[in-house]
Amino acid sequence: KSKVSVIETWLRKHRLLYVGATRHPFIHSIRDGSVDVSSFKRWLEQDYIFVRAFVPFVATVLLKAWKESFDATDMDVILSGMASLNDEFAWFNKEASKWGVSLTNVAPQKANLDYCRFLESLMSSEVEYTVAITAFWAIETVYQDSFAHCLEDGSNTPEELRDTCQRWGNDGFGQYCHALQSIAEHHLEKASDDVRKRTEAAVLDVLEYEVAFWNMSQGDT
Ligand code: HMH
Repeated sequence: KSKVSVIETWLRKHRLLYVGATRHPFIHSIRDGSVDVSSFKRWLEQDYIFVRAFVPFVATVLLKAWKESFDATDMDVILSGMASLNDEFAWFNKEASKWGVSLTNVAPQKANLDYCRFLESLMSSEVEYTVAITAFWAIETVYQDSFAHCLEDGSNTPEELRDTCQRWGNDGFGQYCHALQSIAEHHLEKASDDVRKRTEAAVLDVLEYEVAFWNMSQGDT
């Protein structure tokens, strides 16, 4: 009998919440082409603010990998994630001008502020690497799974939104998420029950913040 991984167990246990975060009505609306342009623009503006806060979070994950992991590939994978975040800022600027959106002086909405505050709590040196790297995996995976769904056969995603879906839904990003999952799983296997419990709670928090973030994009805060 093959052993089910810790992460796989959590995904089964919290299936409804995971599906809620990755198959949100906003994602369905992109996939079926009924998406409201103002919702998409709101998502773009707010996500730019989120990614600004995400970079320092990833920096702390990198710092923890350097201090707490003896496997050099952890740092390689995290660093590749940081490098793609650098490209992402250029992409946000290009996308914003395509939609006639200005990314400066956007006020963060409550769901975004709450999520950014949560990220900041994970940046503390008191938060173990296992908790941080697993939360990182969850954050990236929600976007990967959501946007890949909009590119599957049978989807009706409008041409002008395909670039956005490709950004997170492409195979390379999928492989990167799998690499993060293997790293997280490896550390979870060795973790104490206490750290495991706190990691599970952090993953659930991520999924809830992601649902609230999609709700906010639809103007439903
Ligand atoms: C809200 N979650 C949110 N924004 C993102 N850009 C990602 C996850 C993936 O990086």
